[in-house]
Amino acid sequence: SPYATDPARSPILRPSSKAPFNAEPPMPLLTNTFITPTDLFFVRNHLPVPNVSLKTFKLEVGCDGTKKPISLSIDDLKRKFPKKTIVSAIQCAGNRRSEMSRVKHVKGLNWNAAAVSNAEWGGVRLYDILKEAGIDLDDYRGCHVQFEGLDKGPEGATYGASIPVDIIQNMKFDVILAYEMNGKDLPRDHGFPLRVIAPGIVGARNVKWVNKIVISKEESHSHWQRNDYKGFNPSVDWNNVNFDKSASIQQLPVNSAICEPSDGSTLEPDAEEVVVKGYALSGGGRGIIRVDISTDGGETWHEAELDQCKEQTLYKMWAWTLWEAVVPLPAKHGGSAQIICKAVDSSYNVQPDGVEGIWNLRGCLVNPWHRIKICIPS
Ligand code: MTE
Ligand code: MO
Repeated sequence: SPYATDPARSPILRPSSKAPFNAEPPMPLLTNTFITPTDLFFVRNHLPVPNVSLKTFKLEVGCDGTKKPISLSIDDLKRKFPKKTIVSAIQCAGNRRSEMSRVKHVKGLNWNAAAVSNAEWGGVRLYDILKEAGIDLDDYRGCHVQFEGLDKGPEGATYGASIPVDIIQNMKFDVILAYEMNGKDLPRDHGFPLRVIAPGIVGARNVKWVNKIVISKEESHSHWQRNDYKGFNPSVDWNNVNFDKSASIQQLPVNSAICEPSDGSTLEPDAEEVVVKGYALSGGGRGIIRVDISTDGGETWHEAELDQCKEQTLYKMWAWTLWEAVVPLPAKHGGSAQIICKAVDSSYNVQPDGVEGIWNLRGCLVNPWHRIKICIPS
């Protein structure tokens, strides 16, 4: 099997598929620490994990057709360019997909709500590397920055993705090529020796094992850029879907989820209140300004306390927000209650209340109010 040389993984991770390896941590562990420990960080691989040697690894950077590409080793990146660290969450477009499948089947990994994690990444600024290659992205408005990974499918096609220059220019010092995760060398599962960290942008464009960067008039030709990771209206099905007509997912919509208590868990007999914890995040650097919690089906709301990265501002917030609230339980509950959370971002975007209106055949961008059930014995 081409997966035989994949790295060892923490037994705590819960796989949604083993080859390729895809796994999320148990929900309650997500809110234990603001920075997700490396071995608990969710993993999303489409292909076998490449085994990359630092001796031969080179990053190639250039422009479609015109400029001669430059070539840099990891040692070059570390020695020639200032190191930049940034705390950024990564969220998969398929996070919470299982909730969408409950309404009507969707195609994809059956993720719970933990296909998201938050780490500190260290590396070089994409800006500095492009400058070294003689590229000023202001000259390439309307174009795309294509990234290619070293992971290959059976037919030799590599994983790739692209991000529009117009998006990158609005966050140009914050897109990095990371060689470190949480202060150590990137682990193989997360892209050793080099990956893209494009904060606020869907996980799929944060290309791991990146070895080639090309500025092009066109989006990446990879399957995952063109024929996957796009949204559709709820009536589009596999007979009439046209991937060419939909925009690739880039900046993420606002999302949040309850991590504690666990869905279906039992509280103390006759509990009158409950401590609720979770995460919230949005795309494009939009910070979270509020998280609302309800235990009575949305009739009354309680505001959670927010824990955020102090070095980041509300309009360039790349880290997630963790939140916590102590909320009263309804007196008349008949043995169980539903807890709901919803977040608001700095553009006052809110989460939709249900999944029906945003249902799409691929199960992407699932961000309705998150609801869990708890039992309250009497
Ligand atoms: N990069 C490469 N080369 N190959 C991949 O399969 N998966 C993408 C992205 N980058 C992927 C990749 C997807 S869909 C996601 S959600 C993130 O990596 C997940 O990053 P992680 O595995 O470090 O959590
Ligand atoms: Mo993803």
